Amino acid sequence: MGETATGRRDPDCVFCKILAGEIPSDRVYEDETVIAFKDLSPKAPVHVLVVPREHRRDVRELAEQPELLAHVATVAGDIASHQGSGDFRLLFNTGPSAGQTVFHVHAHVLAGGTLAEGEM
Ligand code: IU
Repeated sequence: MGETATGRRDPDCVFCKILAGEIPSDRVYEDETVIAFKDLSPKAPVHVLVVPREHRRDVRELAEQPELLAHVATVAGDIASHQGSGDFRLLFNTGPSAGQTVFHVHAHVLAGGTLAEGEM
């Protein structure tokens, strides 16, 4: 069922379903605590989502686990190095008016080419 070590999963959450393999995704990395897969609607030449396995709503909740938050940043940097020049933008949309549409915390890793200021 794709439960995490703590069993934190929301049965209605699309990213929990991706984590459990119930919805396919193009995974580029995974370990015990996070997975990373290509965004279905890429906004940059490299657009990958790094997603903690535990269901947490947003980066505020993720920040309650500083080591996991740091791990998300490390994985993002590794992906940017492997798939691009190493430069990248790391973005957490947090709340509906900031553009968050999936309420399972995820970091957007945007890289490749030149990213314009203010662009996602
Ligand atoms: P947001 O920050 O919550 O808006 O980001 C959600 C992202 O998840 C968005 O870029 C979608 O294209 C992406 N996504 C996906 O890659 N696969 C899915 O099944 C769904 C959303 I639903």
